[in-house]
Amino acid sequence: MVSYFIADLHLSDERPDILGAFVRFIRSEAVHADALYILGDLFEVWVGDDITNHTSQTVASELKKLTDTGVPCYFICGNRDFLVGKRYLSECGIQYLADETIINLYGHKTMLLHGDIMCTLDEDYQKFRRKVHNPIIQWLFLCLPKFARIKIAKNMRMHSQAQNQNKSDSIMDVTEQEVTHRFEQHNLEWMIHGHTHRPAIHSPFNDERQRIVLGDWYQQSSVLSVTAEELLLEGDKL
Ligand code: LP5
Ligand code: MN
Repeated sequence: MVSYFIADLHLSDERPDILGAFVRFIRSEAVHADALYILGDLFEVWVGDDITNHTSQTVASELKKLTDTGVPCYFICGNRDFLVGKRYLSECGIQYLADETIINLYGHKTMLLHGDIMCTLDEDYQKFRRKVHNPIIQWLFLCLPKFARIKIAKNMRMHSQAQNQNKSDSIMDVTEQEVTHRFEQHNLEWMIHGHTHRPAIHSPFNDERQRIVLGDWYQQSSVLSVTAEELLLEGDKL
């Protein structure tokens, strides 16, 4: 039996090819799995469950079919889709998990997270993150009319893209300190996250402990398959 982990698909109506790859993955692979874990940034941007489009409707119907067949599906939000709400998750039949959830994965103590919280050299982003994760700010934002939310998100994306061009690769990566702290504090064996779009399996302590970074789906469908015997991080060209 196998559990699948995916992140950073960044689905939107502008990229029907990625949506197609996701649908194929759900129908041909995930349907046979023990579980599917989505570790954030499933959507390019999410500004409220009341704003739907072809992509969000297709995803909901595919995930509902999957979960109805008995495959449990879990969702940790990312920095683009932290506003995905209970209404949409229940439409999909998927269960919400908090960032930094610890699970027992075939006997291995494993932390699951999007990954952005460990990018602490990026101080501007961490300040931004604290603000937009404030429930009062989220509530106020969700009270705004749809057009205003879409416009604000667009502006944020533009700011973010402009600022990212001036940030070094190391600023936009997780820090060794944050990784080590979590492994030691929780006595983890494995950590699985996305966000940085740098797929790899790291052995941070040169022993059997591993940090697995999922890739994005812009060019390839990056999937981590975990069985009782092995971890396999693969990407098929879109
Ligand atoms: O997303 P990505 O990978 O390009 O960059 C991220 C960080 N950027 C973000 C911002 C998102 O892209 C914006 C998404 C909008 C979500 C929609 C909901 C809006 C609700 C708000 C209220 C509840 O996450 C980027 C990191 C990078 O990852 C690597 O880790 O560096 O961080 C930034 O760019 C943050 C900036 O440094 C500072 C914030 C810019 C936004 C400024 C706001 C101006 C808004 C104007 C509105 C009128
Ligand atoms: Mn992200």
